[in-house]
Amino acid sequence: MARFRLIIATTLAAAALAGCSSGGSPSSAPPSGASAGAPVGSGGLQIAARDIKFDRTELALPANQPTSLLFDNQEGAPHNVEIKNAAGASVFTGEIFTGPAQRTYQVPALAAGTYSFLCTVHPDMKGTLTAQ
Ligand SMILES: [Cu+2]
Repeated sequence: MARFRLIIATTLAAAALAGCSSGGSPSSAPPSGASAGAPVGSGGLQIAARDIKFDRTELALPANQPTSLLFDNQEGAPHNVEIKNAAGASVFTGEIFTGPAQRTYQVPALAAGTYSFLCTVHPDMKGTLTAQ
């Protein structure tokens, strides 16, 4: 991802320079920041891991239907996402992989309710998942 951001930054810098050298028409300024933190797509659910932490402690997904979960492991440590029900029984265990890499997990339909999620490798990485 760092390389990708660098490419974007380089492209934006080049565009800014081109705009200046061509006389700087103010109306040609591109919109900025439109893509920062944007969701992957409609219904796109995602979570990232960095510094042995998830980037959020709460997740919500629709109940009673399979859902895609994009997991962005941003570091060279193995992580996954496991979901447990209120009784502590595992209802989904995503593939453990080492980053930087991403996987799209297919989470099965979950009944409405509150669940917990965690990393199987690092049980201190955890949060609350709500199916609603
Ligand atoms: Cu982990």
